[in-house]
Amino acid sequence: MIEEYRDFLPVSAATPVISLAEGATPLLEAPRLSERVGARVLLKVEGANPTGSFKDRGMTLAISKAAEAGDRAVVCASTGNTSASAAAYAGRAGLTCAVLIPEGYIALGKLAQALVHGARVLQVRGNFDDALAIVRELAEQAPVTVVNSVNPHRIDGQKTAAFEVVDVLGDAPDILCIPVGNAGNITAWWKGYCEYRNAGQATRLPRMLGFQAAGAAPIVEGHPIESPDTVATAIRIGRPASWYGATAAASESGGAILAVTDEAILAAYRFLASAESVFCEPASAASVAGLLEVGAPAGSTVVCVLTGHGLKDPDIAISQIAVPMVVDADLGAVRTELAL
Ligand code: AN7
Repeated sequence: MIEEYRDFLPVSAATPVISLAEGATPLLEAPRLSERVGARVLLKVEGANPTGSFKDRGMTLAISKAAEAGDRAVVCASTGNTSASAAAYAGRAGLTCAVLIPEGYIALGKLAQALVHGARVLQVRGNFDDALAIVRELAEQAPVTVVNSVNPHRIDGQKTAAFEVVDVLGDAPDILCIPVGNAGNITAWWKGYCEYRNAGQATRLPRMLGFQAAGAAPIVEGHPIESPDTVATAIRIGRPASWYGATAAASESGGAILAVTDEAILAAYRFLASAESVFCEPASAASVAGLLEVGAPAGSTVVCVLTGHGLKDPDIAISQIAVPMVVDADLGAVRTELAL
């Protein structure tokens, strides 16, 4: 991905590019969702990245720059996906990686990824915001580089998703719907659209609609949330680091930051899986839940960002559908249950 967009990224011949072939993710037409909304809706399937989330776009650049600087160790706080991505890219670069995750609130697949890629994982008795505060202080006292999105290279890498959308559609869409947690990604997408427009690659800018989970909606409520809570653990964040980036994206684009309930998130999650055959994680479905609530003008083009893969969080998937019935190993029993 760095090679494709080198001219827009802070890299030089001296930068060792650490890549796992991230980016170039599908921009998939969503016919059933389009029909429901009455507009053309496309899904940017970021779960198709190497570690299953958009974080890889930011991590390829953050880790490449860390390697260029001669850093030995990186650290992050994470609701899961950042830790999975940091562990993978740091491992590829031969850097030590430490991650702090909130105890009990990280999807199983993400924890597995951080572990198999060899990160030093600590579960913190606290939430993501507590963990990020510790990470930021730690980096002031110890020789480690923070690879959360407070690291500007993360934002620069993630903006390439907007470039890809413009490259495929030929211009920016009318509306961009995106989940908001720590607010780095909405900041990055907006930066990408603005840079591409300024470079003459697009003629216009989209309205940016960011969606927080109702139980973790500090930007919508206008103040930090001490105990954020949502089924979408990826965006269970009460004190977003890029708060200003999110509000700037919304106001400069004529968009908004809005809240969606867990019920709406899970309904959109099930709809995407059953009607569009796209399996995303609950946080990702916030973009579609939000679109279904606010709607879009007839004839407009909307892109919803599906930030992470559904396989990240198998517990939620199974709890949302039903545990399969057990039958005897017998054709008759199978035919009876399937009514076939
Ligand atoms: C699937 O991994 O914050 O608004 O520590 O994993 O840029 O934070 C993840 C966030 C949306 C929100 N969708 O993006 C982390 C972390 C998924 C995510 C978000 C996250 P930001």
